Amino acid sequence: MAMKVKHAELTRWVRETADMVRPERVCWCEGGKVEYDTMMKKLLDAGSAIPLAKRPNSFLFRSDPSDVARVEDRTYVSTPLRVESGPTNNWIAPDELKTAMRALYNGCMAGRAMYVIPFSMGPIGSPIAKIGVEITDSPYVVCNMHIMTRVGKDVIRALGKDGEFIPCVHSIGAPLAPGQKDAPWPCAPIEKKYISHFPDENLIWSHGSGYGGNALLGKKCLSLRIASHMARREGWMAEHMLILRLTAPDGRRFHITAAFPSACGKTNLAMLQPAVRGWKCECIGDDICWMKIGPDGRLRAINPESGFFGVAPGTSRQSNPMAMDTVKENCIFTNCALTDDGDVWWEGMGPAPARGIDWKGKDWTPQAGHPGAHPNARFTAPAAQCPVICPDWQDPAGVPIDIFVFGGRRASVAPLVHEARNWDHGVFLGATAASETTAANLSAVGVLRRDPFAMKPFCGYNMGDYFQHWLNMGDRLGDRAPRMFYANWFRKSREGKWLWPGFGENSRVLKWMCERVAGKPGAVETPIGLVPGEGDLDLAGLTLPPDDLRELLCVDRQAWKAEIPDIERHFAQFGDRVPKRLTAQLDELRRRLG
Ligand code: GTP
Ligand code: SPV
Ligand code: MN
Repeated sequence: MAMKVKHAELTRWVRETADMVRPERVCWCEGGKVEYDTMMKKLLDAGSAIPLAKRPNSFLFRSDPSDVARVEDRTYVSTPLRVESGPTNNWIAPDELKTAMRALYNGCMAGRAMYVIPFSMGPIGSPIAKIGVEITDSPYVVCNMHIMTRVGKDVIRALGKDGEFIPCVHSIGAPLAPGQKDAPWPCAPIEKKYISHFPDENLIWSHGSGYGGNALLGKKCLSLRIASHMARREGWMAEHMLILRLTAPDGRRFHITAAFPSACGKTNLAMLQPAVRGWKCECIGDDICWMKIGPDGRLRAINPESGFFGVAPGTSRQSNPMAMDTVKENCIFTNCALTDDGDVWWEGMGPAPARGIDWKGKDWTPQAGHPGAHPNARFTAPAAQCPVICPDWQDPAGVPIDIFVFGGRRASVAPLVHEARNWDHGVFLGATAASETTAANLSAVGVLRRDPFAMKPFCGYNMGDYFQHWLNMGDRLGDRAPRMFYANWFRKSREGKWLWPGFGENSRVLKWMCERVAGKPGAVETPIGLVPGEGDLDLAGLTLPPDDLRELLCVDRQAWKAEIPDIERHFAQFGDRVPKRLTAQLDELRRRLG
């Protein structure tokens, strides 16, 4: 390629990596449409990409059935001392892990091209952005990185001779012997999958998987695990949060971030079509949020990504029309079903086709007894295509945050919404968030676990220290700190049906939050925090049985008392790294519950 790389450390690392993985050739990626089209053509010719007649410039991929989600059990935060990684991360000593992975990396790109992808997380030149370089042997990863990050020449230019970059090594771990026929989705078996982070060196090594967060290393690996570690060192925040702007009928703007675990509603909330009259919602980001304190002392947020890697199942014109419009063209679909007329389909999109081909490539009918799309099927879509993308979504300065929402997916106990009394109480709500597991991780689904700040799988250091970092940020922000709330859209009735309609109706809850920030009373004290009193939620135009509303907002003392031992155990695992200010919050809760 024509691009001149003058960065000695970068060229040294690329050469050293090539010496280890021994590819057929090395290709530097410079971004742009021609490169994307060339890569996609390769994937078409190889039979890995299926063109979609119904969606211009869009393609379907089917992964290997073993490679369908993040693998938390195979994800490591490898700090020199185990305690720095903490009890919520898997740990192997850096030397030992590198030795094991070098053995796998040795010659692992035989018969393949090695792509070098310079990318920026955040607008190039933003004071909050960071540059990474991913080495990969997967052309599918290259195409996805084109959409999800800012790839190419401008990044190399911004790096100059000695700019800081985060090195990310990725291999699918499937070397080709001479003459060997390639698989449509090559990858390695589970015991050879490693998603490894060396935060002290800002280094990422991933092996064996081609899927999502395991392989698109700018996303969870860089923007959360490595970035959270950097953010603690440098005094900023890297969070698993959507970012949106809500504009009230009087023109007042509120910027809201929300931390919900994987497949718990971030993309949907970020693109919400408000049910409340006169309010407008614009999307800034749907998964990751980087925040720094700005010159005005307020927290400024950017979305480091440039695309959405969104959950397909459940996305429909009714639930998320803005996402449906976003995925009309120029998209990559992974593990969706294919219809006879050349479109993708997934459960919850609308009426099922009479027949089609399922995510495993087999003939399928709605009577098949299994889903046509994998529950973690995803779309990769350019953020700029979202009809409600905020005009300021790429502002290098970021947007000023007013509200933090924490939460999770919980059939019982947690009410629809409650507000923290103050910063420490808000950090306590975030730190004790609990959620039922989803198909976004390769493990059991529907198991309730503590997922503090939706960061359990993504915090690149000891979670106890992370809680302290939140407290420190609050101390620095003082009276300019965002207000904190806890939401749960997933409360179920005894019969197992959703009590709250969700999606666009969630705007009613956001409106209440904004009114609280604007100084309206409208809340009643409970042992767990402030909840909307009778008539405080705007429910105009919504038919919700009064009993359901009562149940949604009820704080069941006995159920909350029963939570205490689990919160105690949760905190105990961090030993003396749990801030005293949080155990004081737990004492307060115990006292208030009586
Ligand atoms: P990741 O990309 O994995 O981080 O997920 P996410 O947090 O962005 O979740 P997403 O918005 O994609 O939603 C995941 C699933 O939850 C989809 O099937 C949605 O249809 C469903 N969902 C989202 N919001 C709501 C809601 O308000 N109510 C209900 N009942 N379901 C919802
Ligand atoms: C998540 O699991 O939270 C995701 C999907 O956003 S992945 O990119 O695979 O991490
Ligand atoms: Mn996510």
